[in-house]
Amino acid sequence: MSQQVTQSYDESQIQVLEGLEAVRKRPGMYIGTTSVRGLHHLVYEIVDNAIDEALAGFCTEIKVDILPGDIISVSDNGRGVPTGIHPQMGISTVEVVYTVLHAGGKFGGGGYKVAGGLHGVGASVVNALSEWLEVEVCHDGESLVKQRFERGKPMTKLERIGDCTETGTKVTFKPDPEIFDETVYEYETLQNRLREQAFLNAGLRIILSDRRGEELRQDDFCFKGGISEFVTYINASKEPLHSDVVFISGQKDGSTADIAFQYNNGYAENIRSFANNISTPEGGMHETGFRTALTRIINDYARKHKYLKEDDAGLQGSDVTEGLSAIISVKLEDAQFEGQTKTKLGNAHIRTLVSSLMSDGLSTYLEENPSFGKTVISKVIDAARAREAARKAREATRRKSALESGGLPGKLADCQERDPALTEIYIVEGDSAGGSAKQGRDPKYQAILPLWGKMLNVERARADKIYGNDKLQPVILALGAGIGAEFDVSKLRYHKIVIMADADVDGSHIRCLLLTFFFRFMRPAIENGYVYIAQPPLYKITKGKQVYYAYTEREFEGLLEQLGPVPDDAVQRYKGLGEMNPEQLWETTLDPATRTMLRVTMDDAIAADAAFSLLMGDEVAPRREYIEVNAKYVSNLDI
Ligand code: TSJ
Repeated sequence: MSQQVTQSYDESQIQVLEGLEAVRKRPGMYIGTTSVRGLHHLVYEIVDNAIDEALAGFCTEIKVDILPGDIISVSDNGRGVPTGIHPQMGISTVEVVYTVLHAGGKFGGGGYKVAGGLHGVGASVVNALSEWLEVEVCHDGESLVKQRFERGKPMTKLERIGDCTETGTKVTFKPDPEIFDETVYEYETLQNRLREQAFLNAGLRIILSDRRGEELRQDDFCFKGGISEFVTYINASKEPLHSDVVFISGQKDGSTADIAFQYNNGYAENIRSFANNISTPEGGMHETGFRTALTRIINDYARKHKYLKEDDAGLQGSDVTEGLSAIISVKLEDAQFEGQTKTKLGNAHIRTLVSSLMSDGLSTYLEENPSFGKTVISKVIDAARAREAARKAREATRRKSALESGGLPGKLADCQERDPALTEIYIVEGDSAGGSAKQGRDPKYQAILPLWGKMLNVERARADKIYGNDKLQPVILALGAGIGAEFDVSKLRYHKIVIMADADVDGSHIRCLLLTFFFRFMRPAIENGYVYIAQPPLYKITKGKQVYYAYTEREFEGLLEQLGPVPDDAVQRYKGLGEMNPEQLWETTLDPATRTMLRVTMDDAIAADAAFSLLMGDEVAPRREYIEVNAKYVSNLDI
């Protein structure tokens, strides 16, 4: 919040690009999706505007309220959106902000210096996708003005409705059920996002309130320690190896980088990066700079202090990030987002900035704190040894299975096609479902791998243990690309890896386990968009000779309405995949022409991983607390 706007906000910078009709016609183009995720994006989009005001140094507090009816209200104590008449448009600037696509200082190039915003689409898109939206502004500290819109269209002028003493902006909106599949907000989703934003903007207070139920639920986030406290939070369910979080920060040519990290005694890597407060799960230059610098600095230190001998092999990147929790947050102008989901930072100068800050900061820190150095070195050398053991275990596994079955697990029903771009593997929980899937599939392109064996706690396992696990080993062999540092995405035998499990608690667990496993040991498979979750139907309705399937409760209710009265025995609720015969399974879940599948994103995987750490980690207290607080959510916390 130290940044100052050097240029004055020029109302003429607001650019006119397109009308709001386009947004309502193709909402996915503007907010990515009209699913429950898109619903939450509306809130982030509005909050980001208030955070921009905080970054500019004019706002210290943001309130987010979920009101009865799933109406959202966001207010800040900033300067208030300018209320004067816009010189080019001839209407108030407030109205321009809400009705002109891409309006707002951040698109003019000279407004806010560092722009947030998930897709940078702004308030007008939220307005277009809301049944109604009201904005109240106190800009001059005297007059409170208000304007109301319905589905993007102004219903009133910007009118004076009373007096005010403190400046600020308040936006209240009701997402349009004509647009969104789902209009119920999930407290935890907003809570996680707002907590994260509070960590990223040290000292900014964000208050979230849920006023829908009888009891008020509230969080008051304000972290003076910023991303250092974020690392402490991530490590709260783990055992840190050293007491202080290392914090390194600096800037060059208008770009800033903040880095915080701490090792724990676990084996998972927990590095999260952000550019302009936007999460970059695909990584990019800031993350690369951090990883290469960390590897180089620790290797140099280990050699200099004779922890490594001259002809010892060096430590690898995966060795120095084992058990590491880190946050990298950079701010820059003209951030270039690349990659499959546009969440990978492409600006090369940021790599140099992060790397040189690390060289200065971490080298000094190591020399000044020898006990920290010793702890870190013993951790990373241990990791390197485990990596070597894993390599041997993998080779042994390969040799053994090559003798037994040509390198493929016995239970795999493989497909005939060999081009991975054309093939799919269904990983199926349960023997009866596996049997149906084998009979119902298209054997040319679809392989089926039934899962059996005991669940492994991936949280506490390194690669060498994973190879020996009877549940995961067949998965690794069938996919053919190795795991961990040695995972080679180009060797994958299928480009669609589909997790298929029941819609119950056990199914939830297996999805969570597999997602966490893919996230930790085969991450590029997720980054490349190769991992999917099958969506079997929940209901079957038979009317006369026609059969209908419903994949959600909502679809089910819709179908009942559409079909009119049906006898009770016409409705079948599927409790598990095993209840479907091979033909039904093909029609509903396997047939590429008719099925729906969810493609797993890095966000999904991160959420599964976090839930998994809590549920499977060493520390009992936070797990118990998590389950108590989230008892009613645990069953669906992982999609
Ligand atoms: F975008 C929005 F309308 F959705 C929205 C904007 C929502 C919320 C909750 C807050 C805001 C917002 C905008 N808070 N503060 C501002 N500030 C300005 O728009 C502003 C005010 C004054 C000046 C100036 O140069 O005097 C410049 C700006 C950009």
